[in-house]
Amino acid sequence: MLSYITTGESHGKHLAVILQGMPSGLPMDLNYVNEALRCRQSGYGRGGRQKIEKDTVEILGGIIKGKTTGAPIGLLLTNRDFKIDRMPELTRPRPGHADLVGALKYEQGIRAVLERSSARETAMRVAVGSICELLLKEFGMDVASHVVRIGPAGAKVPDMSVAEIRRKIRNSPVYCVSPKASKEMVSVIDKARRNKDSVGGQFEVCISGVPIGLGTHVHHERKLDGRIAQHVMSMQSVKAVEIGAGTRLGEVFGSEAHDEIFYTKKLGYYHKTNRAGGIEGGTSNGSDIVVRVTMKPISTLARPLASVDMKTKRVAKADFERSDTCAVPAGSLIGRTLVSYVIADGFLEKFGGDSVSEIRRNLRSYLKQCHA
Ligand code: EPS
Repeated sequence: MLSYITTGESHGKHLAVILQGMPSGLPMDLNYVNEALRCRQSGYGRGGRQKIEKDTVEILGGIIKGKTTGAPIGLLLTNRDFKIDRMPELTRPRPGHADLVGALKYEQGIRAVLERSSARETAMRVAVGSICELLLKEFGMDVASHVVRIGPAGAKVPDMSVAEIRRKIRNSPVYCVSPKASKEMVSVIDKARRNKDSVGGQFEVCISGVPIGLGTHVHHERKLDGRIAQHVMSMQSVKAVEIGAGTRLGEVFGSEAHDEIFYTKKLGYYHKTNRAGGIEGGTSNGSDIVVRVTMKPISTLARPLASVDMKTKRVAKADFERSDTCAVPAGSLIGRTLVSYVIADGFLEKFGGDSVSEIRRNLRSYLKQCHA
């Protein structure tokens, strides 16, 4: 239902995106979009670039008088650090980066590869995903994400509502719900910075209020969990995506793994536990959608690893360019908006409609059917 395409380089003049498939009549809160962009730039562990940029988007089309029209939505972001034609060529690929494979595959220098593979591109994906969040909110869904690990520092995660997560991360520089774990995470990032190293971690995305029936069991490409995994895995640095209890389900018996089914007239069918992360048979089951994501440490190291100079073919240390020490807090925000995109896509697929009011009518009649 939804699709988008981004364009732009990290140090190019602009980043831009066109999103198609949004219904008409959705109020466009540009402050919400720009706040998501600000959070993407923040989070402890970011590097010098974020001090230069102040990411905000300008609307190119698809929105009139503050509401979507149903036409493709165009957004433009202008880079302050626009210097792509003056950037030096690099010859010593960074292990873990797209440098080597991109240069060989596209028969070009590393510069062109890193300009596009840079996580700066996620600014436009956050813009798209936060518009999707506006749609989800319009229909009573709520979204949050929080960091659960940075390197060796892990947080104990109690059972929390999505609203609680949002409230608890507000004062944490690493977007973590636990003040104690936040401190430990900050000192791990400081240690990595001191050692001219980088550090990865894990975050969790939670979405509440998702109706039963997004995605399907009938066709592999439309399964909701598969779509989430594909989309989130496409984010820079991501190495693992888990739904619900994820890999922990490989350690227990079936009787401890599944969520028993209950029914009341008021609630309809429901579960008291949520190890499935809100998805059974590739379909949302009405529980919160819970996605846990693992990011590797950023591959640009101030104390570089061994590499090969692509010009001389001699052993050399990898190139170093300004980078972040840890992008996991920023990643948690990006991941949130990417999962929101997939849920919005599944929602539009299920409830169709060209306008927000048509979708509302479709949703109402479907919810009646589920409770019957
Ligand atoms: C990023 C901007 C980049 C990097 C980072 C993400 O800015 P610059 O390269 O000018 O410092 O900080 O990109 C990478 C980690 C990478 O490996 O390319 C951003 O806005 O997210």
